[in-house]
Amino acid sequence: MSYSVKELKDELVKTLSAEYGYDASEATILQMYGTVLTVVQQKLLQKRGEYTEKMKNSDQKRIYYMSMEFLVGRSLKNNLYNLGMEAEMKEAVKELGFDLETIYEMEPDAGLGNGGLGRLASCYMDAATTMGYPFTGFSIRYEFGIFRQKIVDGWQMELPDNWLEMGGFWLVPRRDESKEVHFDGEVKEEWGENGLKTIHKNYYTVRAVPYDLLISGKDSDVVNSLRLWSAESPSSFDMGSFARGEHVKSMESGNRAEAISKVLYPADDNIEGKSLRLKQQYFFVSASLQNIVQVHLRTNPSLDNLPEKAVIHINDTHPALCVPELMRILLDDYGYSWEKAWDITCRTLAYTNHTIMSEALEKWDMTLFRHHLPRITSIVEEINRRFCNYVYNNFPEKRGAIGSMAAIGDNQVRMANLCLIACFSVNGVSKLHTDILKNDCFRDFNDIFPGKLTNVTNGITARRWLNQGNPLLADMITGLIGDGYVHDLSKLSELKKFMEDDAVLSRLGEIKRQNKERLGRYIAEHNGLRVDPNSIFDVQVKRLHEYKRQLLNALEILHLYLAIKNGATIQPRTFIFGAKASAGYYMAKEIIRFICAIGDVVNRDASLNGQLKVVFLENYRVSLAETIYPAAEISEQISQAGKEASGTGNMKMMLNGAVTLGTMDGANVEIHDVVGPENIIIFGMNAAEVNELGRNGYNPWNVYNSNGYIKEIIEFVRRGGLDGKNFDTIINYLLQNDQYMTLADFESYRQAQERVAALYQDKRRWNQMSLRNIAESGIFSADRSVQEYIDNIWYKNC
Ligand code: 26W
Repeated sequence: MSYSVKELKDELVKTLSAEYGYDASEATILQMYGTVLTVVQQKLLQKRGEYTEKMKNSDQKRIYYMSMEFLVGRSLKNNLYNLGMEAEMKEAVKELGFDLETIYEMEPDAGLGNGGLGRLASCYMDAATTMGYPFTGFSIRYEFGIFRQKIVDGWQMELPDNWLEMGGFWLVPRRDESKEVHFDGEVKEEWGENGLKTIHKNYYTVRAVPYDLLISGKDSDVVNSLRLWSAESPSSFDMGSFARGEHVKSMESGNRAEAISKVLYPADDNIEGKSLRLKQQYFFVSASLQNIVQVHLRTNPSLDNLPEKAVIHINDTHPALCVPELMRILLDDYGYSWEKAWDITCRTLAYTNHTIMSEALEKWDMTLFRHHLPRITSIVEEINRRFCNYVYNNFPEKRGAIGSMAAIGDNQVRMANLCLIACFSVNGVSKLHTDILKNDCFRDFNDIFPGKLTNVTNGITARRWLNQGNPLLADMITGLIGDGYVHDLSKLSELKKFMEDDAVLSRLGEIKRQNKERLGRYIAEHNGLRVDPNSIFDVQVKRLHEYKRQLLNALEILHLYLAIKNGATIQPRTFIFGAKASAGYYMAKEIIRFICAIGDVVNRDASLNGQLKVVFLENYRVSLAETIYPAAEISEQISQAGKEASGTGNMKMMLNGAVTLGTMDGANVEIHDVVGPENIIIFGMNAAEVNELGRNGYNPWNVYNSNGYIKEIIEFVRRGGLDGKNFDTIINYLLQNDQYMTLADFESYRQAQERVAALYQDKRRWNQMSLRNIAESGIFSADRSVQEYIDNIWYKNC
């Protein structure tokens, strides 16, 4: 399908008149925004209708991706790009006297996620849809997505993100497909016609109303939906109480229900064990599974063949309630025997693990669990009893490990274990991460279920992160090798033939410079700071977490600052940070305050001659990332080895020509494998060395006493060098309780940064490194990851 400028223009005019009663010369930009979105949404709906019709008679296996988070970002440009009408719409809008870029900027991000895991879900949705698979995402229609971050005197404040006001446009309500979800109450066994039945009684009901976000494939006829459930009370208003004059009480049940889809938990890698989060999980899992079963039964006589026709993917443990909920539906609603229900359940569910951090492995207090989900509790208990017996009887050598493998222990339900017990496939997200899962965290499971644990290294969609975010680079690449890479990113390797082509290398440098200038303008506008486009743009953007070690970067900046103050001259640098801290994570907020304080001191010091600048960009999010990545020259991936499961920002920056400065962690290892040691800068301990130092006892004071730079930096801070501000929290952390051994990697990091500066002196060589990184990034395509999921997990014979 293609559209001419004239057709689009006519439709815009028609819509403007129908919706607002205006012609283009009278319309406000807000009305034009609404009009453009309406026209694009109509195209999506039409295409979706055609695809749904086609799928009605298809028995292609369906993929259901369950995720508490989908970090969608903005949709307008993405939709226009995927529908192949970006240029035409731009022109049509222009002819009506408006600017499409301005309209893009009006759209809020759909920030329905925290970080990597949520963005991964959206990248996979794009890939699977473009590749033509029937892929449905299930999540929650949070009224408030990830908070808007404001920095006030260095301190992070969280403001509500009311994205629906301007972004709700894309959602198609489907009240007709609402489901009911039951909470609390008790279970009773009762004799009925078919014997003993388990009955859930005295529960309260929450209504789950679906809203669909339509996602079109690029050059494919598929439009899939991301189905977001919104919680409502079946009767948001209790007439009985109202009539009795209990006005406040009459609204309580509505509030209790609606609270469930009110807000995204801004916790990243840290469980809080709050009952509202448990309710969110059960709410979206239960509604989605009812939906999946219903769709299956439309074209199949029973659920016996569910595993052949559907696969349900559990994105981290957050939707792990899929295990007992699918069992419940099969046992209670469809009368299956335990054995048969268990067989169907296990062959339908697959799980991805995204973290080994113990504080992120979800565990639910049994008392809370039983209170809200009594029937689910009895099912989990039975799963656990049978599993423990199974291991006891079949693996005598593992009897000692039953306690740690059990789904229930220490009065907690362990969601990861539940997934390992039930799912037919469990995968890690990079080679290193999967090795750690197999040999360390889940070693016993790997022994009793050989072959269950596999690897699928994460991937990203270049269609958003290159074609839409960096049009200059995309155009250059298309000019050199054609546009085949859009559907087969491995074709980027053809760029290697230009490694000695001076014209290409300098054009690449020129494009980077223009993207740096674009980011420079953003920084000038938002931070009131001028940055030098000749300086190295050194970027660390990701969630703020101790293990990601933004502090290591901050220490290096202080080191450079002190070096210049002591008379050194350095290669000019601009350090750019973007990071949200979980609202209740005090140390993370302290680290932001520390970085901002360093920026304050450095940025106003004229004696540095502009050699150093530090920028903390507020409210890091998908749309901002689209401007940052194209401008990055150094991609900081400096987590403690073994802690970052994969990382995907590293892939996005590589694709945009940045050089990775990183530890041998997560996907950095695989970046190193493909670009070779001369095109990446690796430093620090590897995972084995980290473990060894941990075993031998890490003592930060040894570093402090033996490394003059560290001593100088810490004493500078202690003396009040940062405008007299107190940073004892940071100093004590580094010297007393830093699990992530920041100081142990400092000297190696400092030297690596010296290598960066030296390499940058030779622009031709730098551009070659950059080109090589782009050329080798094809392996990190989300299309490749999705194909691996298809071949090895989703469509593998079961
Ligand atoms: C219970 C709270 C909570 C919330 C989010 C626990 C854990 C998470 C996620 C695991 C956080 C996350 O986004 N993890 C990241 O997942 C990416 C996609 O696989 C990886 O690339 C990152 O390394 C990993 O940190």
